Amino acid sequence: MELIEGHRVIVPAKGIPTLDIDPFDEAVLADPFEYFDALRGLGPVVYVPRYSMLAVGQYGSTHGVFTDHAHFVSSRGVGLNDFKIGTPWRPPSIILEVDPPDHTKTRRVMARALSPKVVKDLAQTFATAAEALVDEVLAKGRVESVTEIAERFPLSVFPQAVGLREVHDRYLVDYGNCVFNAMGPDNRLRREAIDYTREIAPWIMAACARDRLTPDGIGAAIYADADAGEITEGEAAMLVRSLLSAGVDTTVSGIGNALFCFAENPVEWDKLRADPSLIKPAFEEVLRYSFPVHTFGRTAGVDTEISGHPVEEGTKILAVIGAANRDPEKWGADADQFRVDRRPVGQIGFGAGIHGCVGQNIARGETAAILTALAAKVKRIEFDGAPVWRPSNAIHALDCLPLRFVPA
Ligand code: OVV
Repeated sequence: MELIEGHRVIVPAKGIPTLDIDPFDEAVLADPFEYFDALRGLGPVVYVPRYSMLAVGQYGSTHGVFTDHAHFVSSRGVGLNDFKIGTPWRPPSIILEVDPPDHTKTRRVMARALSPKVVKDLAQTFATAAEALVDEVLAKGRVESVTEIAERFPLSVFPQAVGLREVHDRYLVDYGNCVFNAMGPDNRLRREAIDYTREIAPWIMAACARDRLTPDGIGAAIYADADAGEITEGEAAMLVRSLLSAGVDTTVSGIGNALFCFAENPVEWDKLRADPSLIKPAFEEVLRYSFPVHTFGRTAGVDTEISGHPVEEGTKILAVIGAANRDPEKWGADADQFRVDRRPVGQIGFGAGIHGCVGQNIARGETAAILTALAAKVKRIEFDGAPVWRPSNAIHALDCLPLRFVPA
């Protein structure tokens, strides 16, 4: 059996068009929009010879792959490696990299630990932290907003919400970035991520232990389900690892991207300030327009099809969230415009289907808190230097965002 990137080499069905580019080339990652247009323009599904896999980027086929978990499985990995063939780079996540029925149980535990009620109870803490941070930002006037807002705000509330007693800010942000980079091909980004994880992982795993967590946090709620017999203690530790994998760098990216959107679109900031009821819909538009995760993978678990094109068992499929969220067929001719009042129902920034982001309530809660505090106190958000996008195999976020904040 011939392999590439740890999965089987495929022969695409006749009629599937070829997209002859490397979606993980650093130049493409830095500015992916031409690639997205090409991907959607060729059809509902394309063949990517560089990695001998398929990719979907039209809204319909991308949403279709995410919601058809029976045919497009997660248990064989959501990156390029097929876990049925090789050993995964880290012990697989027991919520991300599984299918029903295994997934059903862990998903239930995590959904309960991250329920709307849990997030509602955190809202005041989030609001207080956000207001204090915005006051500090305004006192400085100009800040590098990735470090000083997008990272600082989640780091000031999320580890505490989980119940971490000891916080290593850098490791918490970087671990997520590494996990997402590891979903890509064997390129520089993935190799460096896996190397760096050797340093970080012991700290992360130790932080997931029951006796390291406060008794009142999200982590403790997961361990309580181990006491109830729903999962084992080992599984509880793995689910806390999932919180730390998927719960920090993603919200950092979402908040950074939100700031970018408003610096780029001052009229939209004015609209938000004039009508704070737009804060929630505006974040949905941030997720659509500036998707913190650009790509997730799936594997065809059986012989199947995408939009009428046959797909062989074992085929890896890139589901390109960024392309689907900008599809003019779905969003209209102004799909490439950021509009706070669009109310983009169906945007797939959090994915879709049974694996859709289980932390989306808390992500929305964090973002609403920071945007609410900013809207109350900041008249204008202006670029104060060139934004720099971060090359990542799966995350779409900024490395550097110098901004000036004009007080209201
Ligand atoms: C959605 C996501 C991303 C990365 C890691 C995980 C989940 C996890 O469960 O570890």
